[in-house]
Amino acid sequence: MQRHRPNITEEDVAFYRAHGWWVSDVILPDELLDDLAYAIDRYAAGERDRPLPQPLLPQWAGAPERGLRQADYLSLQLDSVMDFVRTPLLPLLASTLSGTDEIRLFHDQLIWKDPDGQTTRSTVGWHTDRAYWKTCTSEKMLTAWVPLQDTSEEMGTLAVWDASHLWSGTDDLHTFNEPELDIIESRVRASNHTPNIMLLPLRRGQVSFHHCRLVHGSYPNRTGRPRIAFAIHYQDGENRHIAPRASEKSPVHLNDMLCRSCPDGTPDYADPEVCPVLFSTSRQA
Ligand SMILES: O=C(O)CCC(=O)C(=O)O
Ligand SMILES: [Fe+2]
Repeated sequence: MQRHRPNITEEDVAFYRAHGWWVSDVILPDELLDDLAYAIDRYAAGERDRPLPQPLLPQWAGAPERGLRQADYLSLQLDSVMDFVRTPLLPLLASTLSGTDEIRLFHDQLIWKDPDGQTTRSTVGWHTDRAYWKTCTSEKMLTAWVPLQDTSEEMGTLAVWDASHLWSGTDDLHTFNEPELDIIESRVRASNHTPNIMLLPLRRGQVSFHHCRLVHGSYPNRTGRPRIAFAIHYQDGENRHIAPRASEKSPVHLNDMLCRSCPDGTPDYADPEVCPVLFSTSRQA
């Protein structure tokens, strides 16, 4: 059991702050991942334990025609996925890495790449998560990326642009769904940034964390097996909804439709039904 305890050092935290990403040892027990994999199979078979507060979403989003599918908010629809998300280990690591006292769920997403076929181009475009979270006050938000299988470079594992969370000008990179990685890269290079692209092959049970301002994406799955990953997006306790600036195209997050309202009518990103508290240092005391 020792290997499943969080073993995070000050050097690890300093690494995350400097690089914008960090990869854990094997920390998730097989049984936990088996339960998650079973829940994902149930989702794919159309089973749900409860509906979303609003019927907003299709079963699959993304680009199935090129072997890339996403599914949002599995935790709000399947009890055992919420149990997984509530397991304290990953939120504790998120709190330590981001240096925040409280971690709430913001969103979760299943990312599924089909096995390679003749026409498969299952890339995930270089993007920042922050680009999708412009309605959030916090810039400390982060993501835990949990592969359901050993995930090699050939499988199209997560790829990050080392230390790009420190760059300016990437907050509008909402290009997850753009398949042409070179085109996005040359656009960013034009603003005088040179990416140092790092592929993060992971064993099942390892987890990678990335900062909301880090540029990341992934190459296609070129193996004969599906590449399945579950991303948990965390917000810190301070995060609030902020109205878009007049200059921006009214950004909206799905949470704006799912969360209850604050007394002033704005979406409440602390709605315990949609964005439950997953870790708090005060609760630990
Ligand atoms: O799984 C991928 O390739 C992309 C994941 C991602 O964008 C994320 O976890 O924020
Ligand atoms: Fe992302």
